[in-house]
Amino acid sequence: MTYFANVPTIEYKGANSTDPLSYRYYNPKQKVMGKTMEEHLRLAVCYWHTFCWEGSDIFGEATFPRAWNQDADPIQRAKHRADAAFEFISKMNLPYYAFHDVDVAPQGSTLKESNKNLKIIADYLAGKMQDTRIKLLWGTANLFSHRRYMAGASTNNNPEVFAYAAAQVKAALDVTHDLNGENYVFWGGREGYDSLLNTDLKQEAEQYAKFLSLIVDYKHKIGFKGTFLIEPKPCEPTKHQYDYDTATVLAFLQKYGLEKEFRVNIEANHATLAGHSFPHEVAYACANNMFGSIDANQGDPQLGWDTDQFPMHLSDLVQVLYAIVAHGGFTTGGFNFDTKLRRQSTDLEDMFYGTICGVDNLARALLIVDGMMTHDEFKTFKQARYSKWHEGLGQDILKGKMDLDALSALALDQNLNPQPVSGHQELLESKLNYLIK
Ligand SMILES: [Mn+2]
Repeated sequence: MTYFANVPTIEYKGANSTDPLSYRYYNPKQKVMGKTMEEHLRLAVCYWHTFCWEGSDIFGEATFPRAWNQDADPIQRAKHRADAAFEFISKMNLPYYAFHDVDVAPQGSTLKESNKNLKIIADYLAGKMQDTRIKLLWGTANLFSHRRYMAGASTNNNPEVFAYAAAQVKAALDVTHDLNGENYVFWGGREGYDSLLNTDLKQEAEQYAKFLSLIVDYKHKIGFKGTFLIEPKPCEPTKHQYDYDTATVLAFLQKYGLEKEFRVNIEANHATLAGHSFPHEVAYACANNMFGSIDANQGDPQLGWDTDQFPMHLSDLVQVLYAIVAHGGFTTGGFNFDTKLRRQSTDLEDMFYGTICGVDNLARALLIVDGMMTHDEFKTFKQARYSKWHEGLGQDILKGKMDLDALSALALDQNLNPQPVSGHQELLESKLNYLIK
């Protein structure tokens, strides 16, 4: 089945194009800093918000029922949805997709039946991938929608829920492995709590760590070579989520000796919900060797929930790409569009407008970073700012040659009186501002 016959394949037409169904910056094969744009950005479209969700919110029903979701037979419906997904991503000329198990295949009345459905659809997806050359950036299991998971999956008070979740992850990881998925994602939607009155958080942390370590063992057993990614989020749906932000995830993994087995999938909107900026989370992950992948969807500056909007904040995207390029770029990760249209964007074309704008913003940010890197004044400034740590006293401190007595004696004997030196934030911001053109 085809669904987007009225929309042409989206082509690069240059910055002066006025065609809203064209790219003005994303030119997949254009080389920037030694790699093509496609290789730098590794763009993916997510299945759930793009092809499953139809504009419902907690106050109202679907506003854009999709033709591919109408078949009464659940397997046929899943195949139509796959047809729509691969047609859309092909027309967008993007290389990757990402899914949860329940997005692609209908849940059966038993786990056995669900697994059978997943296998049928995985075979169908394999055919689609072969025909279109679209690849799987990552797979994951939805361990948060079904009522059995209301009190968490691995952190549930009932070990049978833990077992059910383990079985579901095993099946989703098997399918991800079969489809050559380059990563597998863990978003702990219900791995958290709403009230301490009914929650033993120490117990739940032990369960969560055990769950992850069992899956790590299984990964090595089957030889899955992709990266395991944890997606931090501070709250929503639970009040307190255990994977609050990158720093929290890192500390948790270190406590249980799992830090070498996982990286993070940073979502722009989750970063801001945690009280951080998107660039902060990326920079923190890079600095701690935890950087894996990105969900590029951003929040609304005034709304305190996860609105999953298309990435529009160019200045943030420039700083994020600057950090990623300086870190050496993505390895197995990429920019996934876990993005949702607004409820009033009811036309099929709106799917294209939103994705084109987000992709073009990332491509434009990449070109700006190329300009920043040519004469990297920001790097030069930082090097100069920290230069005293690379000599004399700075090195003596870092190498452990000075204890607290020695530092005190030095400060007193030399009558130290260090003078403030400007951090020049506004100067640097203006340099960045002039590069964004
Ligand atoms: Mn996400």
